[in-house]
Amino acid sequence: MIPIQYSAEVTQARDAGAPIVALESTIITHGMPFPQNVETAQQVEADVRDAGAVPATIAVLAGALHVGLEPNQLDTLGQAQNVAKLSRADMAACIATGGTGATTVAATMIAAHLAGIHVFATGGIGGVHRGAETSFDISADLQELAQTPVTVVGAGAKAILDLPKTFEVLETLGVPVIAYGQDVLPAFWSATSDLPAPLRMDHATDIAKAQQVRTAMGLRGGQLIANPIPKDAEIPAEALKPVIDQALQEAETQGISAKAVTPFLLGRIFELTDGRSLAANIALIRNNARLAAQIAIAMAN
Ligand code: PSU
Ligand code: MN
Repeated sequence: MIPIQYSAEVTQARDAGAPIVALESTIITHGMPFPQNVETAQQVEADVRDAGAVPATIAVLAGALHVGLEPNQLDTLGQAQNVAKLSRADMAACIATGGTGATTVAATMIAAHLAGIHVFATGGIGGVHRGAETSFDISADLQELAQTPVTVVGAGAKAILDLPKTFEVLETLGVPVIAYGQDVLPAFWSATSDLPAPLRMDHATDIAKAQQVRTAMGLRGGQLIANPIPKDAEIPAEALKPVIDQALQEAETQGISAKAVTPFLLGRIFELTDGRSLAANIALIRNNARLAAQIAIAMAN
């Protein structure tokens, strides 16, 4: 095992067997502008604490895998330039060469599992991009859900993606997709979509138990909890559609590809909505952190 640097708070929680919620860092470095990124990361950590669990924000800093960041480390990361975006493919190389990188959903799941953490809150997972039939751009987040036993709470997959194809692939990979408290899947900035939810659960205790049964059965992998954004914070899908279409068009014209696609689209949608998309993104990740804390508490009991 490689050495892991735990924050003081996470060290204490591990010793006490207290519930811990993993949090990712790509949303900080590549998903939101400064200073809202750092403010949101701090707020989300506070939401986890208020809900009775301990937050563990994950990142690679100067070659060390950190599980739980001290406040100054979070602040530094949020302002750093040229931080790498780490997925399964790049994480070991970054650690080996002493680099600094932010963890995506896939990399955060890997680190959480190494640290014995079973629950993780994000905004929304990556998935199958529109036009994937020619670009082959499918996020490694999907494969990770199929093999690493961590329950990921997100507001579905990001609505910039091809959502029907994303959920088809998750089904193929055997990943349980569980909508929280409703019969349709949420669509990130919007609480609902016209896609029926494959599974629905209304209680954190059931979600915790489902992961435990999955693991006890020898079924590899985690589960995706699709937690709808609070209604008062959502942007209806009809309002977003032209904005997403324009951002996608610009990405194509400018030849944006690979890892740069998601950050480019999120950034353009932020500009085109005068910041409304960011306000919704903040509301949904806070909501996901609160549910993840309840699940972590249920698992610890
Ligand atoms: N959720 C957000 N904002 C983000 C992300 C998630 O609200 O920026 C990040 C996650 O780290 C996710 C990544 O893993 O976007 C997906 O990137 P890609 O499409 O390149 O796999
Ligand atoms: Mn991609």
